[in-house]
Amino acid sequence: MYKLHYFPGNASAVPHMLLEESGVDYELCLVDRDINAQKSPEYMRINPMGRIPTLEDGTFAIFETAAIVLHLLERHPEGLMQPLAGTGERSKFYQWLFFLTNSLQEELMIWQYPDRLVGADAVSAAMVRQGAEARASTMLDVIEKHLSSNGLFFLGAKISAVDFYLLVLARWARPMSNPPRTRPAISKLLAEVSARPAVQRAYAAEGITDGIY
Ligand SMILES: N[C@@H](CCC(=O)N[C@@H](CS)C(=O)NCC(=O)O)C(=O)O
Repeated sequence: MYKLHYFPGNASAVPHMLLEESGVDYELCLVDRDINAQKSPEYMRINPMGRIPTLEDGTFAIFETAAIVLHLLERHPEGLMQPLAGTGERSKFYQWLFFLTNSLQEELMIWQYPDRLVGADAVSAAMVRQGAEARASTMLDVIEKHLSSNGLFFLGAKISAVDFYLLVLARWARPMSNPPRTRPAISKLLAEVSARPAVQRAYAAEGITDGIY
């Protein structure tokens, strides 16, 4: 059985939603960030970066959200949360997955934790945060433009795993001055994805019942 190491609302929510969508059995293991459990020697044996999430699959463990997503999609193709291999659609799916994990998520991390870059200097931290928010906003505008000309979801009419990824990042970005939900096409996608029973079950299990985006 899978074991998903998670903390409420963290990037782990993406594979959590996909596990719920696929209907497979899995165990949810809390990594208690309040006591820095992600940096415990025991956890760092399966995730040497001390980050969340990690997925244990029998004898091995995988870290990095996007890698976990791809692993689950390969294991459970029946959920059809990605286009068929070898198609242009599949390549577009990869494009958006990497854009979300590598570009938008990283800017949001800098925006949330500017002190990790500049230490305790509050003035520098504010500048770093402002820059990260501006770059994240530009990325959200790119997504908005794509969605408004392409359909409800990233890949058009059909939902895929990247739509769940955006929902999780949108929750983090709620305090931004121009949060994701203020963009009409993004807002429609978020409403659609957050209404899915699997998403509601995943967030409820994490203790998240409001403020989803
Ligand atoms: N690129 C990694 C980033 C993981 C990451 O930074 N996770 C955050 C939670 S969303 C975390 O573990 N933060 C705790 C820490 O940095 O100590 C991934 O997507 O798996």
